[in-house]
Amino acid sequence: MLDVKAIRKNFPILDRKVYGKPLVYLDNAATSQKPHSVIQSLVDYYEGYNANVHRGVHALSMEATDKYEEARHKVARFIGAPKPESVIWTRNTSEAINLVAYTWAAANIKAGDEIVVSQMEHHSNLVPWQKVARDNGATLQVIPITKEGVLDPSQTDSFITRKTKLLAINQVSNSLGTINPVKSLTKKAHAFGAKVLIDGAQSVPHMPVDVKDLDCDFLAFSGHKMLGPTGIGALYVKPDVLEKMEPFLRGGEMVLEVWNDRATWNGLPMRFEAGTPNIADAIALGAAVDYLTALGMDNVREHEKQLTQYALSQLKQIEELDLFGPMDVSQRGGILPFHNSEVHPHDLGTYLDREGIAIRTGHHCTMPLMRAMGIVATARASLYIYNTEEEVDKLVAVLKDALRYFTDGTKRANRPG
Ligand code: 7TS
Repeated sequence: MLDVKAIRKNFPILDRKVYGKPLVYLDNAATSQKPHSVIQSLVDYYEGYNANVHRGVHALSMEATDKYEEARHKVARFIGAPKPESVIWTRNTSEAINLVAYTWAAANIKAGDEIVVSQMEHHSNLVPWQKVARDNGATLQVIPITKEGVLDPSQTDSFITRKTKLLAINQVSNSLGTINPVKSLTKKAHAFGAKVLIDGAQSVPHMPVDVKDLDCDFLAFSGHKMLGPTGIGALYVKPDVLEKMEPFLRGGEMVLEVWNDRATWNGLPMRFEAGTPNIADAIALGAAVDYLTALGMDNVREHEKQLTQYALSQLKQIEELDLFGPMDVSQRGGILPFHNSEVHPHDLGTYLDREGIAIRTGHHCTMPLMRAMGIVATARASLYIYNTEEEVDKLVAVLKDALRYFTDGTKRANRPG
């Protein structure tokens, strides 16, 4: 298990106060906090060996190139990728999914084909496919969910057919916490010759993920949700699929030879990385991966599972709250959405914020899911390696106060300040 006390010492931001109260950071699904080693790796790069990569003959450039490519190796190892060059740097999950939409999907999805997603996709794994479907004359199929917030098992199979060309699905839902059975779905989709893209934005930071085991064709994830900096993410593509993909962005460094009227492409992964890349943040993502690897992803998952179990047991005791997502923690990540029919989630979020507790409120970029659930928004607490039972207790206590405050008019009228 994790030594959370020791972990917390590595995160400088956890010492700060918000409105004079200790920060309780429970918005990890939006972005995680960063340990000192990640922040220091950015400083080390800019102070010690800042230079462009893949083009310099001088020492600094070679040092930067080595560190930048070493980070790619670390990320590849972290997700079990067969080769480092099957990992392409992107800005985030959204860009990684768009890369697939603008390259592989644009070239391979044909009229009459079907793209299958689920009802619980983040907009980033839905809106790009709407465009591909529209442009290429394909149809988007949406697997429905049950009241418990899992894929409807009685219907899922019927959505994956010989018409399916791509299954694009998240491994963990950011709005429900549901863990989807992506391995068996991948097997099913492959049996019909379809490709599979897994949105790993909420899984790669929180549990062991191995692309060889999942056998997916594409895996997209963001560095900033896994202790890394913003502005860096990755797309894994199965080597034989990547080999045949046309470039996404064109320009410097992604070419081999250029004439006035044409060009040939560089090898992998450079073919997909036009221009000066986000060197510092890629290196810092490597440092984040080092940190998570040292903890062990099995331990990370186990910590979150236990804390989620504890949080659910506490939240369930607040009768006025509706909870969403599976109640069995073996089927759920550390994401805790809740809702009260009388109090707007933004009001709850604002009240919690005044007590130093950071959560997210809104539709969480899953508007079609909210519509399917018959609500417009939820309040959502989301956990990570540095969160504790004491923080969950604080959330629950302040939440009870907030509900009393907003549903009892007299109390509200008398509240100081
Ligand atoms: N997919 C999932 C499942 C996500 O949770 C997110 C971000 C994305 C894609 C997009 O990631 P990005 O790094 O490109 O922005 N989710 C959230 C969230 O739940 N709250 O803020 C961002």
